[in-house]
Amino acid sequence: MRQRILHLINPKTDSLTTRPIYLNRALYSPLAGLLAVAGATPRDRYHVVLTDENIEPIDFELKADLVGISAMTSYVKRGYEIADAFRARGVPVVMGGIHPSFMPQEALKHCDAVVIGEAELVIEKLLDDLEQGRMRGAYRAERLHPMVGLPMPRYDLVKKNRYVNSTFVQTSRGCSQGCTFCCEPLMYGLKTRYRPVEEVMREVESCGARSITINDADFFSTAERPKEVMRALKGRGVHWQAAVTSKLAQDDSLLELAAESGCNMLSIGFESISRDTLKSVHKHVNRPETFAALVKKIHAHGIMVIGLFIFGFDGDDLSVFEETARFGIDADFDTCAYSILTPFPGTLLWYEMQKADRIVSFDWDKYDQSNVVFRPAQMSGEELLRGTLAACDRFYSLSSVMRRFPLRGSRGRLQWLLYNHFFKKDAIMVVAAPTEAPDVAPSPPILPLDRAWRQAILEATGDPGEQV
Ligand code: B12
Ligand code: SF4
Repeated sequence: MRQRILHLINPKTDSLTTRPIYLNRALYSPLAGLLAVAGATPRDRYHVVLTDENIEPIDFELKADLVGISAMTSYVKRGYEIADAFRARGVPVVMGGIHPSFMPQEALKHCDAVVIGEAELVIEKLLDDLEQGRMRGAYRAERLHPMVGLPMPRYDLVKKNRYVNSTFVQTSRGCSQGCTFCCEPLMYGLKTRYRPVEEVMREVESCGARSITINDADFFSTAERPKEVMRALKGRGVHWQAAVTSKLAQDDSLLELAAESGCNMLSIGFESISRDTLKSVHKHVNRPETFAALVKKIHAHGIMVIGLFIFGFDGDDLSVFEETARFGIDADFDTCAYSILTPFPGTLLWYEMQKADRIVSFDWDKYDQSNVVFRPAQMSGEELLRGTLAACDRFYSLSSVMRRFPLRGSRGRLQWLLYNHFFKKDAIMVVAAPTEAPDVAPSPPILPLDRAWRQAILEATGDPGEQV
């Protein structure tokens, strides 16, 4: 059989995590989804070419049999442009990833086929259909992947010298929290699915990297499972970082094992220092009164803490910016990322805001958590924008950097400086101008279990199953 060419493309976006700003390197590679797609593609049938437009130009003249494009909301418009350009040259296009999964009808205006949710269980059928000349419409797996025997991501395709963190290893999918602003449970389920530890270790050994990012939604989702993974990681000479929720990160036995197995950084979605706000967005797992002690405890194990905070919740007034920045400095966070609340299409937050007619801009380019696209409850959009920038300036001011620099303890100083450099927001941020709403409603790949939430979505979309 002739080997065909599959050209996988990650569209460019102006995100401070994925644009090259340090010695020609980006902080993170955005390629986990496409490497999984490449891994699930039969090697005997397809030669895969991978392009990350953040670091290299797209070869529109490449004679591919199929182009596959991955997109989050903030770069789906660029994804559509790329899809249109290839289709104009007669090359069939499939799209996948988070935005096309939540808005397949919109995506299908620009491509031949969309994969809704996980690709692993549908890719063979899609390729068979392509070869028969009938690849068309939506492809959705009938069940979530059991996480046993997941194909190995194609790490060999990554240009490793263009990223500080190039290797993402998944040990689980899904999240048992149901935060109203998040896509995770609506794409991967409200229950965590775990990969067998030996398969994870096989990937760790074969990826060739000694520094990895565990890209689970919440690596500390239960007390026992991460311990199994960390025990297996011990002694392999691997350094790792992961995102975790704040509750189990309090557990000393977890932190001890984390440090022993090579953990140097934990990112934690603290989101807000107000418990009422956290409750209002269903982030029940977070208790602000524990945050400062938690940072201290994690530091005691020589691990850095990236604090993720969001501004623009309905409970936020003008005092929130100064208070949150001061809190971050006093609690000695290593790095803080301050995001602007963003109603990603298909989240509960989206339906709530749409119902209240509070979303102003539907320009997807602005949906990167750096721009204001909705009307905040207790301030103007301009105030939200300026407040976020002020919090950032305050946290990354020279006096704060000098005060927080880890002179004592075993946290990596070079790594600390690098992250403080990257996370200092210098993105172009705006209050987005009003635009028309899309003519199709988003529909999440998985409906939430909560009856009221389900109802809110069904009201807005009709039966999502009938949409594509
Ligand atoms: C790890 C992670 C990151 C990492 C790396 C992301 C990556 N793509 O490699 C980093 C730190 C870089 C990152 C950055 C950002 N992230 Co992020 N991230 C995640 C997280 C937690 C996991 C993503 C992941 O690696 N999944 C593992 C892979 C295997 O899954 P996957 O990408 O979904 O791919 C599968 C399917 O979607 C499908 N598929 C994907 N692409 C394609 C393409 C084709 C052709 C086909 C057929 C199928 C297909 O097949 C894959 C295998 O099943 C998700 C939450 C989530 N679960 O999605 C948020 C998430 C994707 N991030 C999000 C956001 C907002 C961002 C930022 C904008 C944050 C910011 N303010 O800077 C930036 C954007 C950076 C950028 N330019 O890409 C949002 C996106 C929401 C949206 N609607 O756009 C999510 C969903 C979290 C949330 N808030 O709900 N992120
Ligand atoms: S804990 Fe994190 S991943 Fe889980 S639903 Fe909340 S924001 Fe999403």
